[in-house]
Amino acid sequence: MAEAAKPEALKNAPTVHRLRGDYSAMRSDWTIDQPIAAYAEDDHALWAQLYARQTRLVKDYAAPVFVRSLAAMDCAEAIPSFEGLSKRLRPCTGWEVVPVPGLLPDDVFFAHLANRRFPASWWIRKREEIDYLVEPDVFHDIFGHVPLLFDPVFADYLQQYGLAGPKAMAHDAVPILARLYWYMVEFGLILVNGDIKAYGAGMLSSFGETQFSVASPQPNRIGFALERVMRTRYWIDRYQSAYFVLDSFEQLFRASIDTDFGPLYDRIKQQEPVAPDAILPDDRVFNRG
Ligand code: HBI
Ligand code: FE
Repeated sequence: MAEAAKPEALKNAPTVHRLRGDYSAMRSDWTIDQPIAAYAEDDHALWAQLYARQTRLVKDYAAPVFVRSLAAMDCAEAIPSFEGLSKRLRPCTGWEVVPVPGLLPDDVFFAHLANRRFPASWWIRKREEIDYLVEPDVFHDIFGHVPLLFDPVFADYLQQYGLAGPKAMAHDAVPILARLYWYMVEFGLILVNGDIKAYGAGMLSSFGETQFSVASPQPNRIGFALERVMRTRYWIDRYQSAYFVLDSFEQLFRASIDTDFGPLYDRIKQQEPVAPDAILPDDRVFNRG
């Protein structure tokens, strides 16, 4: 692969590890054709195993919209064709799923989201890493992220996140915006009829963290507030110390379109970041861990 050129473009990607995808044969928007024929029988078997284990779990802990949409995706048996998923998704929210080699540079990732395209890794993890891997694989990206793209309000929110990217880059504030993605897209909780449920792709594609995030007494669970979330550091290699709880996806969408992010970035940059396990005086605390 083009070792010299492509990894340099990835210097801001959220990992220092060598990326495993093949970045040599892609289009200018970093998409590829999903190499369906390259999946081995055991790749599909591993998908089916992960899918079965995780589906049982999310029935109890995930937001109902996630569980419903997952059933509509109808992909329990084998790694699905992204084009087939897009055919179901497009009529609902206008989103589509596009195959990519793996992590993308920030600007490319933002541009896809801004155009309602979700970039998904095509390859699946190895059996040795069934419970933990650094880069997003097809199970994380499809099982974790795609169900929420069927929700019209969340779908609009994720596009807004992508549209916010260029301003964050201009303010040198991508790490601040990325906290919003981390806490609200990867690890978000939401109230459903007074109960806390999980909807984030990070926890819902993880066997251990699904239950931990919703039901363990250990982590803090704090009501969503945009600036609070964007000030707070996170862990990339262990369960979160704090999860933020939405009242509704409208709350997240409204906060992102009603806020002028420029002054917000300037203000946040002047302060020390908040520690992952901190509780602040203004927090609406659902659980103190
Ligand atoms: N690329 N494929 C992929 N998936 C991500 O979640 C991702 C990415 N590139 C950058 C990135 N996330 C984040 O750093 C941005 O949200 C800022
Ligand atoms: Fe993800």
